[in-house]
Amino acid sequence: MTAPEFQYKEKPDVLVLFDVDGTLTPARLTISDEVKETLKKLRQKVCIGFVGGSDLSKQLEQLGPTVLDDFDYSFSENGLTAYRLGKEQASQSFINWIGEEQYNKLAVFILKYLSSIELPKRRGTFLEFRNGMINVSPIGRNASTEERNEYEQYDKVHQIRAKFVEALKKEFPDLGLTYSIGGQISFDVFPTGWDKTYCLQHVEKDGFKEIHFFGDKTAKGGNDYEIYEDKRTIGHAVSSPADTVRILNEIFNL
Ligand code: M1P
Repeated sequence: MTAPEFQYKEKPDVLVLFDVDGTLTPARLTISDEVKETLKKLRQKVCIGFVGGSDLSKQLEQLGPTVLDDFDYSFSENGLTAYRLGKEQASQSFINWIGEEQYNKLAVFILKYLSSIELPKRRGTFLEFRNGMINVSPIGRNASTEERNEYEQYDKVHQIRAKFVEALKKEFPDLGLTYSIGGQISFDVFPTGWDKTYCLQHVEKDGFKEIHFFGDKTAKGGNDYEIYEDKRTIGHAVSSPADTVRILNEIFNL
């Protein structure tokens, strides 16, 4: 039985979840009017939600200040921060899980490693501490859009992030951490299992018959991979927000 709050929809037992960067918006940029309009129409038919790796403040910037009202479910940090119909759900924290002592060791290793690599540019905020994960960026999260694009190209050639992740795995083989290169300039570090599938526990009690997931980083190693492959979802791999709109129009006849 689906939740009474969703009965006004044409198909209240269908949920469509979206990754944010590269799926609903260009990387780190804002949602277009076309995508907004498409989601509005879609929400009349089915339940909709987003699941992003970033924290809520970034999603407010990217998806708009009314984001918690525009989606039935809002999942930040892979669902570690969760809202259902604008109401916050119980959440966990990375620091409680790992403990101060281990985290200190991890942070010291990361900061030392960051200072030892050759890079053409460095900006600010290299280690971002979030509720459900940490985010590590060799160039720094303060990089401009142009600097991001430059870094992304540089990383493709020099494999800075991939090598960094290998070094972390070697140094901390038993910590039970997953490293995910999901965006352009950084990678996320979180307890194994706290990938985007984490958010699915928040929708379980609503008894959906179909859960669709749209993402652009669906290949192995990408941060959409686990939820895209999960048995509980029907995965759709997209190449851009325009591609998302195209597929939604096709499947849901908008
Ligand atoms: O949503 C994908 C990723 O987006 C950002 O990555 P980057 O800044 O490297 O482009 C980050 O917020 C990251 O946590 C997130 O997984």
